[in-house]
Amino acid sequence: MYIDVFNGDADGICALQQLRLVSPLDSLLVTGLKRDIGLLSQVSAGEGDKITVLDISLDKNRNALMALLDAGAEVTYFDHHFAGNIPQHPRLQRVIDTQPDTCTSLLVNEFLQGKHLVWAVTAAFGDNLFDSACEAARPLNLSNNKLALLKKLGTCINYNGYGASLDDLFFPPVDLYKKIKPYEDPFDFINEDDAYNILLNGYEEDMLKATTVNCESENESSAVYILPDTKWARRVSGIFGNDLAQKYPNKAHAVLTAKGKDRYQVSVRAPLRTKKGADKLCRQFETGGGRQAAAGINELPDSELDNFIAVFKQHFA
Ligand SMILES: [Mn+2]
Repeated sequence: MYIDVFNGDADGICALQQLRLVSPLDSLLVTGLKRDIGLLSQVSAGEGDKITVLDISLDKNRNALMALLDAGAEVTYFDHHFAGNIPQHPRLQRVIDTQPDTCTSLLVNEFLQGKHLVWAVTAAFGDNLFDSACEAARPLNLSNNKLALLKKLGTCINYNGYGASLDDLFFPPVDLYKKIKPYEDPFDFINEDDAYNILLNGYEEDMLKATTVNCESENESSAVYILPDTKWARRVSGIFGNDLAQKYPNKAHAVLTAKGKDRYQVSVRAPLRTKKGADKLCRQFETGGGRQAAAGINELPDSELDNFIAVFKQHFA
């Protein structure tokens, strides 16, 4: 059996898109919300099974990975999140690079020698790596308009992954992948499938609401925003953070979204100028993780809010 395990954001979806355009096959699809990163624990497999893992932290899936390898499964692992010690195993193929300018889809693009670069560019935009996306796009000789369209598509696919439950999302990520799957060319997807316009409208409406929220705390090097416990806020929190990072590249940003009465979900964006430190900050908190430029904390208790803000400010001062 083939099993494709992928993050439900633009990077995970576009990574699988590139691989399956080159090697089409029927596989069991395992994905979820962008924040569902412990995906390997959902997989049961053994001898003869081939598992491809895309865009989820090895460190957060280490135990499940080792168990699957020990059970006889073959695993190919592409990722750019914090990995910790990367295990060696005869049945594990690893393409892991945690440098802040790359993403899983760009790693897959290299692996496939550029066969579906246009999807990797889309993903790099989705992961807020605008410079890397433009750089990677050069061989495609796209017009500025087309490049801008890929940026919107990447942003919209990424936007669709955020939320506390599938109920917050416009499309379950597995369904969005299935809609994208038939298209070798993302511009055909944009023109032919309703999903793009549905996501673009949702994104623009949610962003408009987010821009009315006042800053909670701000200084020269960082800013903190707190969004309410609503569907639109849960959907837009990560993209809102990306947008702030692009607008104020010298500042770090934390976007907290209320979760019930006494908790927050936190998105942290390092200053784009350095793209460093977000994962290190978030890992200091119990449910934190991510990559150098963008990281998060799944549940921050209200009792730790002041401490978080103080630590965040100091970390990026
Ligand atoms: Mn990614």
